[in-house]
Amino acid sequence: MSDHYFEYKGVLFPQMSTTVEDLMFVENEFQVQDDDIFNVTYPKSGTTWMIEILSLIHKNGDPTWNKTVPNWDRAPWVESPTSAEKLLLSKERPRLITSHLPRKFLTKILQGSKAKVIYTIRNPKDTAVSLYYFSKMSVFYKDPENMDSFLKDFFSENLPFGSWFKHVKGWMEMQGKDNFMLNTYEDLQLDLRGSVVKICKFLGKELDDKAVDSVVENVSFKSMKENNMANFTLLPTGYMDHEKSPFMRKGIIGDWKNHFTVAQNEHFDKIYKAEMQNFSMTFPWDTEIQKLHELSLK
Ligand code: PPS
Repeated sequence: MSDHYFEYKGVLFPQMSTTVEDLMFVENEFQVQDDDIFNVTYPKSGTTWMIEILSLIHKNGDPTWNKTVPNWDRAPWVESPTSAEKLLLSKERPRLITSHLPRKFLTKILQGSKAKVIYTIRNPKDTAVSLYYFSKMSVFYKDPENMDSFLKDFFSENLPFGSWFKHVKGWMEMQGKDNFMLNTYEDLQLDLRGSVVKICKFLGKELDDKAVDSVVENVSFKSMKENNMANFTLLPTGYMDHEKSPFMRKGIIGDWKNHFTVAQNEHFDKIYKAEMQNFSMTFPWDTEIQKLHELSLK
């Protein structure tokens, strides 16, 4: 294990972004309110995109909050130091709460709660590529030597927040509950307006067309890249060095095709297939995997 990370209950966490005490507090003592909204993701799956969407929906399309308050104060990562405190002091209702935690760490505090959970997932190949670049630019992750060694860590749970597969399977156990919504990064890309409308419906928020237009306009990749309350450029370079790779990097579907070798892609497909074989859901990227699989059988 790298000295960048520590292990808690079988999962690695970045030394720089949380502590065992914070995790124990969140796990056992954090008081969830029934009107809380949780934005949950495996890292690099669309977390900050969802923060901007939820903030704008919360303010009925008015972008002032998004443009004046950093995302980590609007929707704090509950596992980060001082976040729980910030949330307890917050006067905003509902509270917007972000988390990368695997479900087992939030099961106890969510038990019996009506708090809403939006779980966003992204093609794990694109998630891995995005995480590879994030690992190069941020102090929270160990700088990977190359894509091969990074993917080895990705598959062997040697990265913060553990296995992508366990994360997804764990949170998907909530599928079917009234207070759970699954969202994909790909859906946001392919139909942003439709996704915003669905999220409003899930939250019980009625926004008129003009307000929805404003949400869509202010959460575009370009708008977020230019908004220093959303793009992390407010953080000192020691935390994130945007010269190495910007946080708002490419924002596309399928960038893995520009990075994986044929062998890496085949290895990825093999592991994905084995891990997800008993999982009944299909995701937007599964059809592509299927096609590749079919090609390999010819
Ligand atoms: S983090 O660090 O876990 O909170 O990162 P996260 O926000 O989950 O993921 C960052 C990636 O999401 C992309 N992103 C977007 N793509 C398209 N449109 C919008 N508006 C948008 N906002 C964030 C961001 O560019 C990162 O993906 P990559 O592939 O690295 O560009």
